[in-house]
Amino acid sequence: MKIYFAGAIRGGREDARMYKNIIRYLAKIGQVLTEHVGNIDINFKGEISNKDKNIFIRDINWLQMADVVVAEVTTPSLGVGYELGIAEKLKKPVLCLHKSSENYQLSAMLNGNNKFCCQEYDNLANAKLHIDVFFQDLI
Ligand code: 6K6
Repeated sequence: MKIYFAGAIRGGREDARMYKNIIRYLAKIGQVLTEHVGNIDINFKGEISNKDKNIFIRDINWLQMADVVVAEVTTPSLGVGYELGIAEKLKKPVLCLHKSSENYQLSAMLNGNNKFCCQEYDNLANAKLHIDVFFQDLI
């Protein structure tokens, strides 16, 4: 099972620690192709040595290879939104996790899309439960 994990990079790194924890959990289920998204040492500028064109080509290849896409979408990100649109066109199963908050509402373009499984969570344990259910339903 190849898993493409998506999370904000230039959109903001506020949730990077949560990405790391989610990726660690997903790695017990399958191969996470995009572990770097959970690297808490990178800032919103991303990796300087890898040109944007190379990043784009590599990530689109991984997206095509992936069996499933899991995205943490609390921090709005143009890149994650783009990846989710591509994932839908490639007919990949998609789980979108977002933290519950009074000050934040998930984009209707994700929440209103019945091709995506959008789940709100309060903490890591709760996010793990959503992941478990999502993967069980895939089988
Ligand atoms: C290397 C390590 C961390 O960051 C880098 C270099 N930058 C990127 N590397 C790989 N994927 C990237 C990079 N920048 C954006 N992406 C992809 O877009 C990831 O798969 C994320 O899911 C998404 C983030 O988009 P932005 O718009 O928030 O940057």
